[in-house]
Amino acid sequence: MGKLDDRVAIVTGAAQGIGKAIADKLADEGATVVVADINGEGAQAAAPARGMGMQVDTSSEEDVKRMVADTVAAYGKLDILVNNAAIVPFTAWDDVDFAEWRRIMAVNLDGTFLTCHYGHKPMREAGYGRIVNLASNVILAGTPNLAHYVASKGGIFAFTRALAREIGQYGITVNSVAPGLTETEGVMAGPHKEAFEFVQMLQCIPRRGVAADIAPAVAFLASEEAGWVTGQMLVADAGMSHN
Ligand code: NAD
Ligand code: 4PL
Repeated sequence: MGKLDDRVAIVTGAAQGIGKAIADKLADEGATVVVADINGEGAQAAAPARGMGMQVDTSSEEDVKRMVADTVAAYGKLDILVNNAAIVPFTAWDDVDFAEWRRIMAVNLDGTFLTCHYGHKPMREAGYGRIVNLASNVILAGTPNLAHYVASKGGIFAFTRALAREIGQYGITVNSVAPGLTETEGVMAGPHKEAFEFVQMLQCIPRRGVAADIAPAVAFLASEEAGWVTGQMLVADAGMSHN
């Protein structure tokens, strides 16, 4: 048990990768964790002993509404919302057509809006909440083959700032964590895995980032003791963005 004892959390996109590491870390710190993922079976499999899996498409308003309602019905409240679900594409700018642009925006940015919209309501009623949104250090670097993704993540950080301003008065903090390139199932299944060597040269700490490197930053911002930190972006990328 630990600093999140008696807290109820939702982590989206937590069937694998960084989201799963976050769900495990929050559970280790004592939280009850709802693992929400479009991959329903994966969500069930990844759910910690104290918590449950749920099939949720975060770009669907109906799904998100149900996710929040079912969480509150099961556990009585919602203290922590981690918006981690995203699509990580690899497409040259010239090849990003409008349908792909919209798909990335729908999941990454619209999804974050929807979960915050519905998720902040029980927090507001309780006068307490912690929202953590996954951005990316690509919004600092302008990494190629990710223009739509970069735009969605920039939007997530800007939205984090704006929302923090508006809901701080209800005891809710809103922050973002910006990882650098991290070994996950998603990354290892596509062309981003070729970038590790290059990225490592840019980092202050020269090794490959893994999902467990990101989860503690999220757990800190999700904790009660982080209550004086809001609207911020914590860059967890081994110092790549210093270069
Ligand atoms: P991943 O692809 O390994 O896992 C993403 C998970 O999200 C999957 O389980 C997938 O099923 C789920 N998901 C996708 N669309 C969804 C939807 N519409 N509704 C619900 N769930 C959905 O990803 P990852 O590498 O672990 O990345 C996790 C987060 O970290 C993302 O927000 C990503 O942008 C961010 N990030 C990743 C890296 C990296 O290098 N891995 C770097 C910076 C930021
Ligand atoms: C440095 O968020 O942060 C590739 C793919 N390289 O998704 C990311 C870096 C990718 C990143 C990311």
